[in-house]
Amino acid sequence: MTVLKLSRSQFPAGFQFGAAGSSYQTEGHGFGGAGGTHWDSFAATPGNVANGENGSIACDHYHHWPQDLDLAAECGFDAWRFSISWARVIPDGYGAANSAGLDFYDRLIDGICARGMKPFATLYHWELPSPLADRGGWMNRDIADWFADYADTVMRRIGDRIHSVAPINEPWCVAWLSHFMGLHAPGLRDIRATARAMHHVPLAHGAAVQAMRALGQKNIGLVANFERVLPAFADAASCRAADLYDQIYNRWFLSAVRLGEYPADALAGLAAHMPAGWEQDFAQISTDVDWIGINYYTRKLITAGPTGMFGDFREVEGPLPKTDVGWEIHSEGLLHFLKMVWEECARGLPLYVTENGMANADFPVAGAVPDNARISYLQDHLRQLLRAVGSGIDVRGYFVWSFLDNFEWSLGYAKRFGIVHVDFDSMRRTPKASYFALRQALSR
Ligand code: IFM
Repeated sequence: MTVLKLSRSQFPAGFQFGAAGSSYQTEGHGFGGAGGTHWDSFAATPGNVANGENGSIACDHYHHWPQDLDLAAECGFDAWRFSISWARVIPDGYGAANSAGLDFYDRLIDGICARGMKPFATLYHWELPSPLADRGGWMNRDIADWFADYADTVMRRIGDRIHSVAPINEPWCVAWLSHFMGLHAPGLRDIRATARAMHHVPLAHGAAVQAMRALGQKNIGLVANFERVLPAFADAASCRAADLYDQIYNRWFLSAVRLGEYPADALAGLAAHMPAGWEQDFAQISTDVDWIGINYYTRKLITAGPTGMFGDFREVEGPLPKTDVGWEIHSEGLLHFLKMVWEECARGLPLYVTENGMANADFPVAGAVPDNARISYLQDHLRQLLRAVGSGIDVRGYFVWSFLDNFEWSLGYAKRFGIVHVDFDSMRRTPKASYFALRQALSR
């Protein structure tokens, strides 16, 4: 398939199509006076990242952004979703700002607007300044104040041109994946650290929302990731494990912000390790947001792990076709979460699909990059989104992850999610077949 059998005209008027990326994965963290982050030290530790790679150069978007934005605008995108690097703006995480860092985002946002796209910013997409990590990072309650101060600094400078902002991308990854599973920085596997991060992430989200509201910032959202989870087997233990996994992954943060509580079984498992006084924090955590963003990629089949301990899950390989990172392709899951969020906690707030896409083993062939599997993936997921719209769910936009091939965290540069191929030696950008298919669909 080389054509996306869909067109913009099938979507509601004003629907935003966007491309997404993040600071550490694309910019090149070594440029422009950014401070060190826990991702730099995590990546410098043998065994954490494939091939010992890191984000110091990444796609060199720091220097190539005009070309990247030109390509996005030529594709017909309405919006550009990017993140701001805390350590680029405030190298120590608190205190003095780096004017070169603020200038960079200032120019970037002007560049996005000049090309007729809307800037969708995220304040935290995972690279925590090292001095804050040294003070316990997400385990330290003070992170809520540090984060609110950072949000204030950023928005005073660029808030006037930001179309929309979300404080934290994918809270589950920041807390659980990084403190319980140890797969992302800071690489911990500790339940006390996890419980603290699971609470301080939504607390910091709420603090940043309040700081931005105090400046009059509009259009503030919450972006969470969702994974369709089903019991791997029909027995009671698998059903219980899948339900708990669902609470931790899909419901903890959303429920905290929108319903003012944590899901009961997940809380029962973490309760002994929660920071004192957590029950009093929901007024801050549940500060109103204006929209909800859903990041969706795959489903998992889950059963209980051998120890029977809280959080011991075993993933069983499913039968569906898989992407290059081994994730099952299950587009119905997107519809499931659009419905779930809409019915259980949106209470009328508009939804966005803020990330969706696939890793594929792409390489140039005679100047072209034939990523037909990605075209099918995008088509299937966009069709599910249209079903949601057809059933009355207010979905306002869709962002493909990602625009560029980039640093895929612990998997390094080998796993390619972009609709634009990046040669990481020459930094040459080559639009893939999916880029051209999207361009055609967006023009009709
Ligand atoms: O690359 C990541 C991104 O940083 C967050 N969402 C999932 C993507 C693919 O793994």
